[in-house]
Amino acid sequence: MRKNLLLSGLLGLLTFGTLQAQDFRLSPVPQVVYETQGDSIARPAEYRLQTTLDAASPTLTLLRNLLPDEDQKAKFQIRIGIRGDKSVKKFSRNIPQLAESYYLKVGKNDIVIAANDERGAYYGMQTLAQLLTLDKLPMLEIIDYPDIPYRGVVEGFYGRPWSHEARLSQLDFYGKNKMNVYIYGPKDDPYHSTPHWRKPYPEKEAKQLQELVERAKQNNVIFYWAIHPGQDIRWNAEDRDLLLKKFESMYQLGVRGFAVFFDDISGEGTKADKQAELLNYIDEHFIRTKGDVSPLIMCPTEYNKSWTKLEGGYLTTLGERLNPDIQVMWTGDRVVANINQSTLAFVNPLIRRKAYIWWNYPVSDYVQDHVLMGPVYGNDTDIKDDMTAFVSNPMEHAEASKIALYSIADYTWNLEDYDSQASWRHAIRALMPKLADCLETFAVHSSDLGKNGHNFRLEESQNIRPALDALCRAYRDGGQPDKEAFAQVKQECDKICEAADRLIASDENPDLIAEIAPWLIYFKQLGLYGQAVLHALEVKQDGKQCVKCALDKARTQRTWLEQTGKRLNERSRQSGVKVGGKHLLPAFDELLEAAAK
Ligand code: LOG
Repeated sequence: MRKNLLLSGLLGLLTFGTLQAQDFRLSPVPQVVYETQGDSIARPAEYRLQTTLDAASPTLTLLRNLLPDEDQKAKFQIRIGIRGDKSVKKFSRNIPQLAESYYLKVGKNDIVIAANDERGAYYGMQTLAQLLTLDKLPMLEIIDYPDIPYRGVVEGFYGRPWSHEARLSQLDFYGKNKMNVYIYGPKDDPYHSTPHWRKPYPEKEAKQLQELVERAKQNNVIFYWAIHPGQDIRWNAEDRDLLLKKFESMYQLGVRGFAVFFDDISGEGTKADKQAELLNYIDEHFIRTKGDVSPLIMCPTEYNKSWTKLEGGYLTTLGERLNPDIQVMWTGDRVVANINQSTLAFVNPLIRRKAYIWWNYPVSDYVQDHVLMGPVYGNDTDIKDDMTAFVSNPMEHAEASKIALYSIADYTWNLEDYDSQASWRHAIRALMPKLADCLETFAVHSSDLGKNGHNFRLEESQNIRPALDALCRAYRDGGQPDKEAFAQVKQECDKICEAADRLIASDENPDLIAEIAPWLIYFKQLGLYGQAVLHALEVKQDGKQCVKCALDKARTQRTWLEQTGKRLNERSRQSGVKVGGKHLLPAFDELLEAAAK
């Protein structure tokens, strides 16, 4: 309650003060911000550093990148430390007694980061990094901590695994957005799953994994390596030892987090008692004996409510037998579902621990003709105490996934203050600051998944829906065309064409553009189709030009669109591309019919 008061009062100052003018927003949204209205200081040119942190720590590395000019004689002071350190002793009361928490103060003559632990100090520094993008540093105090202990990503989709470069960029992105988990588990890596899970990685892949582990460390991200052995595992000592040997080889590469996935398998491997026995063995003879490894994670075979057969006792057996420190994953009521109070109330008592959420969004491996760029919404905001972790399974398009991941970072850090729409708009701005409006135009029409086996649907084209509906209704009723709606839809079509053109031609984020290029090409054709349909309606209305010609043109454009949609992205499981399929295309088709009447 107190937090709320502070937030509405003081974040209000932040939002409407100096910061808003520059379209600035701290993300993830901090828990509590006190800003002295209007007061700010110049970026410190030189500073005296007082810290007990290791010079090679990610926190100090980041500081040196942000502010290289340390000078022990400078007047301005930066203090960074962890509870109990001399450097921040004065501030220990300001540090919440919570994992990864920090207190940040920007004063007239000093900056203080006082944290609960090393990761908290790093997050304080990341917040400072965001503030330093402003022309002047606002004087403020922030008290901050994450709501969910483990936040991040499970690369757990089918299809082409992310490239090495994409993964490096992801890890930097997680660090910046205060996510602390990356779980490596792409279904189509043969050394993660059947057939080669028993074998060590070839040299090149091993070296790359080692590099990823190193990059994760620099970003304060725990790198988990997952194995998926269930399809052909034999419950004997030989396979158990081979699995441990594989884990040991990953440990040698620097991995300090491990997971065993038993999802999407059939046969012997699905037995709960055998799985529990193996996992406890790994826990006791590997995880705990190493001493420097994060708690073991497992993904059960019955990993969602709709696949749970209570009478079979699968989850109950896991709940009873698994050592208490082993984490159990859960995707919700279905394979793809939003996470709510009731799914957690169902699963937590069964597994006798708080679920480790594997959220199947924005993964698109079952709707590969779509790219999912819309706002993240639908998860309950009052469930922070009912889960240990919330990790997202993303699209094979790594860069495009960052729109959703930015918001997932925001949501998992501070559930109560999560604002889906604001978060989405800022995510877009973070990815493509210069062409943000164009990217937003594309993203708003590329949100829904279309019809799919998981029955997971999302909003789309919310910006223009009222106008589309009004326009269609007007023609349907045979009344006067709605002029205002007509103008709005026309403007949207122009915007679509322009956005597609400018994005395709842009060099602002080449990786992103490369990923979404097929959809952008289609998007342009969709905009042209809309323009042609509206033109036909106009021609019909004023009766001066050839109506048939205008109709023919619109129909030809419809064929173009159809063909483009089919011919792009041809090698995917769901081949072709779709954008605007929920509202735009059906409305344009209906309007074309109206024009032809
Ligand atoms: C797989 C996952 C896949 C996702 C969406 C889990 C635990 N496993 O149905 O690899 O990306 O659904 O298609 C899954 O979700 N199986």
